Amino acid sequence: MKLINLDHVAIAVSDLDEAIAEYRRQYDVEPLYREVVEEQGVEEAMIPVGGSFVQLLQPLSAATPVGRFLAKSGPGLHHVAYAVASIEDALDHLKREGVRLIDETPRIGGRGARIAFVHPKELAGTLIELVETHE
Ligand code: CMX
Ligand code: CO
Repeated sequence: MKLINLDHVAIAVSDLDEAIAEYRRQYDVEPLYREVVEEQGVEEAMIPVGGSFVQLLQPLSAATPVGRFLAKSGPGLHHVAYAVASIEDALDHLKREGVRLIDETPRIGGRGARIAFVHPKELAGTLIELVETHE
């Protein structure tokens, strides 16, 4: 498996409009797009930074992964996402290595991308997302 790029760094926030406004004020950056992703229970804004993005995540309700994270830990770094060429190959490799996956099969994230999450207890407490990319 090859990690092609750091696709995005995701930050959990309770107020997406406010977080976007603060990024604009402090760093003079704008989201490229903003989207409700029902399957992930979030509204997300993607701010381009070089070849990667900052992904701001606001939960759609308290009973979602990001809602539970906010209640427990407050706003902050939620996950890092690496781009891979084939998500099936990446998941097969991790399964062979005995790594605990949250998603055994890919699901759909923002902009229809195929994604899968790896459990944060597997590597230094970091929730990792794999994103299939075709660049
Ligand atoms: N980073 C690091 N650790 C995390 C974490 C995170 N983002 N979220 C939860 N944890 C830790 C908790 O602190 C807890 O640790 P302890 O057992 O030491 O207390 C443990 O994981 C279990 O957490 P929980 O709150 O009891 O359980 P959840 O039901 O929330 O499950 C997780 C946690 C990671 C399985 C769940 O959040 C998940 O499935 N995440 C993947 C999906 C996701 O996050 N989607 C939103 C992102 C959308 C996108 O990028 O498109
Ligand atoms: Co993400």
